[in-house]
Amino acid sequence: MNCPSRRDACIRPTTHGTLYVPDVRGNTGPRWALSDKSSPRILTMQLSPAATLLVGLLTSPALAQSVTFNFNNAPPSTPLPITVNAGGIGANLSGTMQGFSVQQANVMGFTPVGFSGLCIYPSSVFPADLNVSFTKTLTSFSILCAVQDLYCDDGATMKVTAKMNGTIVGTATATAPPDFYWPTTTLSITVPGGFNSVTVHYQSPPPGCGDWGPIFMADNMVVTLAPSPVGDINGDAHVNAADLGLLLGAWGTSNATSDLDHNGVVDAADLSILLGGWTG
Ligand SMILES: [Ca+2]
Ligand SMILES: [Ca+2]
Ligand SMILES: [Ca+2]
Repeated sequence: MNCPSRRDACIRPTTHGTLYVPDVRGNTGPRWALSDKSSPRILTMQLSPAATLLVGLLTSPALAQSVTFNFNNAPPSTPLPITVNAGGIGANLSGTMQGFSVQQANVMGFTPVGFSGLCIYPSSVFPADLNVSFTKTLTSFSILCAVQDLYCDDGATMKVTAKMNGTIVGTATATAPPDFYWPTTTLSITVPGGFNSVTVHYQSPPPGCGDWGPIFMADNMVVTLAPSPVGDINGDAHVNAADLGLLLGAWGTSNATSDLDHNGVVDAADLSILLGGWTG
């Protein structure tokens, strides 16, 4: 790997692999720091062939993991906001306007296709957006939506907007099938670069029909975790100064999260793995 400047974290593959360590304070200037935050600082270390091989093996991203939230363990008859957890992911659900609550899927005397147990139910006949924020970065999201089409010949359209730290990174729509009572559609979106919140909207009514309402029920939310690259100590799907700071803070300890090669101590071998997986 070439090191275009000392502002870039990299490993020079020389006999004595030279590691350039970026300033943990996030400065972009020509400052370099290790555990003592002095500047400039260049750490020189010897990488054995075995360690070099280990770096290569450990920098392969982990496999993606899908997690389903069926809301059946959510607090019943409770208005949003609520927080539910599945597969190590926390999801905070909230609504705009009059919002939503957790209700039995058959609360109206029937169960929309695909729904079961508890679901997310509108609190009024007025439009409301469903907002969900996650504790982990995701690459895909889907949710069952049953929209209020009352024996209409056309289907209403739902929209999902995905955001990463508040910035919109993608949108998608799904149109419910016609000729059904509260028909179910699967609203889904995939953003390879990752996102950590979504808004589920009612986009538009059936184009040729008037017996509809801008409300929807929701159930069975499925998300896919962004692959966590090796070196991503804080689990945000990036390997950057935040992870470096955590590793340096655990330097010399047996901290399992920062002990990337699992040899019982946080040291230069772990640092080289982190820098090898640097994503910025
Ligand atoms: Ca359910
Ligand atoms: Ca990270
Ligand atoms: Ca180690």
